[in-house]
Amino acid sequence: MRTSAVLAATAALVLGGSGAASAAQFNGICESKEVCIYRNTYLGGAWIDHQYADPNYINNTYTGGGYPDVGTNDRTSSIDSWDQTWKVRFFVDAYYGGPRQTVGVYARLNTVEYNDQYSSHCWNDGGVSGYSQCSF
Ligand SMILES: [Ca+2]
Ligand SMILES: [Ca+2]
Repeated sequence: MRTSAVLAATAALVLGGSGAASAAQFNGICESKEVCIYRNTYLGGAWIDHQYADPNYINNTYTGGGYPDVGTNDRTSSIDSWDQTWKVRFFVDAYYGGPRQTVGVYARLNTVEYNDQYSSHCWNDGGVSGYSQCSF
């Protein structure tokens, strides 16, 4: 009886801790407010989960689906947004330059306009977070 009570308390603590944890980018899980970028079309192959704007993919590698040592720059073929508030814009060049494509709120793109070319992205924040290049 005593052991069961301890186990139950431990389980409750674990569950409580898990429930309290917030979404984290680069943990390999596509969560609310994130956008997941996939190596292949139709959300295929490896992916990376972003929660914030990223001006340069040069230091990024896949967080899910294997290939943790493969860089994601110029390898995006599909995109799945889990953000239910803001749109996300993807750019062919780093630092939000060059041709671009906008992904709608909570939208999924099985193919992208500029296959294997994206190098940065930012959220349309409506001007509230200070990313001025992303107020569109
Ligand atoms: Ca995540
Ligand atoms: Ca980066």
